[in-house]
Amino acid sequence: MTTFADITGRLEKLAIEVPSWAYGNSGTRFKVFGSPGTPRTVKEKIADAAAVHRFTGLAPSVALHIPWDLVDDYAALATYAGDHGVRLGTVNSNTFQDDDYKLGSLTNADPAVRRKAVQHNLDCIEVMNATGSRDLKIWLADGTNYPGQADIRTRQDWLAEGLAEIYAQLSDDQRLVLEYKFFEPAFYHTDVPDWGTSYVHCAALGDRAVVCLDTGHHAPGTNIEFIVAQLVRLGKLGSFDFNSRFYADDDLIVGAADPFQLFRIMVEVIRGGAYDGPTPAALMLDQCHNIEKKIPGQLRSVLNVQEMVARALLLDVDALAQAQQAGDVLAANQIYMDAFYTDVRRDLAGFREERGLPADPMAAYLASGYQEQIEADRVGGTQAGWN
Ligand code: AFD
Ligand code: MN
Repeated sequence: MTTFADITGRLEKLAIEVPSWAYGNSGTRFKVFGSPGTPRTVKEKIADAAAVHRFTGLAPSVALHIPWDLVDDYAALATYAGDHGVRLGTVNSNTFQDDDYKLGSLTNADPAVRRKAVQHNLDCIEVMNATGSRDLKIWLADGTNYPGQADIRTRQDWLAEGLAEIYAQLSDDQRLVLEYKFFEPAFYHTDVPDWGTSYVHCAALGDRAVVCLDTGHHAPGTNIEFIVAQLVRLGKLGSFDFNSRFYADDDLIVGAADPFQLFRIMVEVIRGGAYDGPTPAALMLDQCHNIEKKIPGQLRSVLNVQEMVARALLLDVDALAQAQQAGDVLAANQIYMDAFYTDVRRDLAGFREERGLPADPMAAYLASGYQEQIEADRVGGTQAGWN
């Protein structure tokens, strides 16, 4: 029987990377709602991300998105982040908003556009060199909307060429993380639509090319934890983009739609040694807080991950293995569900207090006055968003 006291050492290792863009305005193609207190600058985004870490101890790094987070001096930005108790993390390239990329970026039929997309990623590597970031994350919106629109086979060759040129520019302690998504904004085919395609390109590139699994990027009903188990077994699960969805890439608060799925995913991460083993998968959030306040939305998210990780760590793996080996279907399922049904909220409150953190980070944040302060201070300027 695994008790909460048995898992605290492992639970302390939980580190979740928050996305800078979660603190800016975001929305859907129908409307992007502004809200008081939204950051106007990259530094204000980092200050808000640092608040999430301050109240929870769970979010020590902030992912950047280029050009949304363009600044003149990234070394100075890294120092600013450090002064606020966090560090700069993954650098996300963006080849999905420039008009030149309407018909694709790395897979565009025009070699000049492909060149531009490669160069943008090389520029992102320069940012990484300045910030000390390890991961370059590439998500391509590339694809087509109609059969016959493009040669889907040749696009794979162009993609491989571009990725190889980018990969060659990485230093030995940097990684290329290739994210897949089954549809949207392309609707007929996407050039990196699934884990297999990402894996094939990463395997061709080398050891420091790995897959990013965004939990919102699968068709409904996909067994995501199987993909996790497979990629971990192949040594190619680089990172997650955690969020939750009811229908598509909804980018909702992770765990909000299906905490059981998040639990099952973390069981496979832990079982495969990708949680606190030698090469852990990076646990990132990729969410948009369209109608809820952003900092509380991020607090809710990291706390949801912490709760499911705690439950997954409580899984009695020895008893489970015995029941599995014995073919005892119901016993194995019951052992699995016992861990999921374990309410760890009281234990987590004590865990936090023992580490000088508020027992209830959300309540502490709401009482702190930070939200009121930023809403009062951040008047004027242009609120940050997806641009
Ligand atoms: C969008 C994409 C993808 C990517 C993110 C940041 O769907 O998830 O990781 O933007 O670039 O959400
Ligand atoms: Mn993502």
